Amino acid sequence: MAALRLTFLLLPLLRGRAGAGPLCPRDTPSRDLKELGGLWRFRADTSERRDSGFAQRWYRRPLEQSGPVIDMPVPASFNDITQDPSLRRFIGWVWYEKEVLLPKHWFQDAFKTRVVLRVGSAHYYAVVWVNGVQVVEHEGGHLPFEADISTIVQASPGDPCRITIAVNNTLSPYTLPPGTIQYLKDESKYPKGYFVQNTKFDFFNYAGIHRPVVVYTTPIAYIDDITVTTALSGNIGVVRYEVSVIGSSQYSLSLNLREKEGKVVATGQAAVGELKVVDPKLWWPYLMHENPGYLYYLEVRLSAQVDEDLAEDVYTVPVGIRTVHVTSSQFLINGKPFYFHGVNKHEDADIRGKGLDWSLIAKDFNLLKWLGANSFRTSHYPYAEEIMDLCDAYGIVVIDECPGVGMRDIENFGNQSLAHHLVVMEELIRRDKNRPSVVMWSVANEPASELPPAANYFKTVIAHTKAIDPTRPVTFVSNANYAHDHGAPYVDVICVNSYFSWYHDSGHLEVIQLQLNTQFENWYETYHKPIIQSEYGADAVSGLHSDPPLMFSEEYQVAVLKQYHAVLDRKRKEYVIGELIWNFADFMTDQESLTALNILSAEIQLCMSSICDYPGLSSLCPALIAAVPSTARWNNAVTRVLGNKKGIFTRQRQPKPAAFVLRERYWKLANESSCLPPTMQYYNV
Ligand code: GCB
Repeated sequence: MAALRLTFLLLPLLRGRAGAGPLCPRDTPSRDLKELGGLWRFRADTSERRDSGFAQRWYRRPLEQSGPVIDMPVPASFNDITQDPSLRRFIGWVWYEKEVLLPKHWFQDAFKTRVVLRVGSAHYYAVVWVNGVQVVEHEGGHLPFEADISTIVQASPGDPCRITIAVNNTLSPYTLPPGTIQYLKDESKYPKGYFVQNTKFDFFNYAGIHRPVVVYTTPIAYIDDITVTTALSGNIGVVRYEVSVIGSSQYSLSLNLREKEGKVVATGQAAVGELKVVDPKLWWPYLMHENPGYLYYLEVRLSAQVDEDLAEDVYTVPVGIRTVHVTSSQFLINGKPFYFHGVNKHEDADIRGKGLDWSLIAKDFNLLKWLGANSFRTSHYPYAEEIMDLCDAYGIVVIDECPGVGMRDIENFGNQSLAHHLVVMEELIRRDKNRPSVVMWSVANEPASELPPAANYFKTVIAHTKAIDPTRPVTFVSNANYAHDHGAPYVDVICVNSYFSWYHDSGHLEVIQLQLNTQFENWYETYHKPIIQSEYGADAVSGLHSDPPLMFSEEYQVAVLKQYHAVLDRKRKEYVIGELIWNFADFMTDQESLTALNILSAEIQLCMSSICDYPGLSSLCPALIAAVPSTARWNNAVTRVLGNKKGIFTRQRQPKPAAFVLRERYWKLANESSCLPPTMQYYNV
């Protein structure tokens, strides 16, 4: 264990500003963008301590000079690209390298151009060098990071520039998500040095460079950030904005808020201000309005004095004018009750794993529209900006979740985890704060919130999130018992997962309605907050039939859904404000650690945590609780057959019968709860 950790911990040196600049790179009249997708050179560091790459400084010379390399696509997870099982489950450092020629005109007036290298996401820890010089390191997958590489590339204009990225997928109890490295030392069973990585989340820990790597330029004085919030006052749409500029203190700004068609509807000059739009076209969710996802465009122009020169920068952010409010029983968008009828997803597909893939993105949005889904949760980590852009444009409402998943052990709630969790929320909000589609932050999924330290932990994370973004509600998704959830007092909306007749009372469809009703009543009576059924579902192996319905058959999945729907139909008239099926599509899981144990062990954990409430026993508590998951794990280790099959679509995006049931339901809900014109009603997609 020490070996890997040592390598992992020795490396991070910079710890400077985490993450990327807040503005997603775009081609603008003042900025150029070059994508570095395609095949990169690649090598996994298979040395025992996984540290040869650092010891031998592989970044100093072209990678092929220090050993064999293979071609590896970027963006993509590396795991499923080759036939090598040891690469599929590889833990440790992998090395990527690409040489790139930057356009000549970037160097013509070198000191007026800033060149930035940006990685959309790399899982989990990344260190980046350009021409052998370390430029940035970043902790955490699923979020972008960048480095100003101007001085390095300008030192040798015209020469190819060599980008080396080392990525490590080792998880620790303090990473998000957490994990542990377990050394198996019984030499009669395992070779010397044998270890596995254990996680308590239910998806495969795909790794590599998952999102586009780009180099882009800005002028030397540039628009660093634009923050936009919106409000409504009678028939006036109010767009509050704040622009931050780096590189000059002598500058002027000119802002134009344009309609989609280009007409300017409001203008501004100050760095902080308010733009007013009379009778604005509001941003509405898909199926709530005939023109969903309406976007204005806020164009910001900067003229800055830099020494004797003038630097000009232009950046445009899409703006959706909308409001979000939560009452004790409703979720209001633009003052109207919104009912989430949607899905939970994963970034997951054959071959590319979690790598960004435009074909898959387009297919998934078409399926969401076909289904009549108006929303999804980014279970269990932030999704690609490319996906979020389409949510803004199509009016798909998003609960934006951070990678706080698999936090099942007491050591996941200490100060080290907390400090990192706060940084991750900062990075996520910095990236997604201007998105109208994002209506709520989720700070975690199914943490062990029945453990006493969860109280202070979630109080702090949620307060921090609200302090950075006071405009959106905050939640986390719970599977704890309502009476013992230490985080629930701090959320705005209760999000609860349950799998009645699956992990509990397996096979007993007849108990679902009673148990679900009790679940809702208990939570509502305790908290008087609106509730989302944030997960429910059942595995169905595509093509497997059984009547009467038996578990894993397509018929059983349909039957579970129908039982849930009967109760949801009663409760949505009271305080239930949404239902998100688990899951949109089948997805890959780990073979070794079985994380469904979180659910299986939840009741045992609850029992333990109530024992821990007794004075005198509390000192035993961590040990007792720590003992539970491992017992549950080994007892219930094999319930995934080539992944989780709770998708209503297969992994290849073919519908199972449950998809048709849900489609019927979602369109019915949409027709009931909105004022769609007849041309848009029911299936007319
Ligand atoms: C859950 C988890 C999700 C799992 C799902 C399941 O509660 O949030 O990550 O995949 O259950 O299928 O067990």
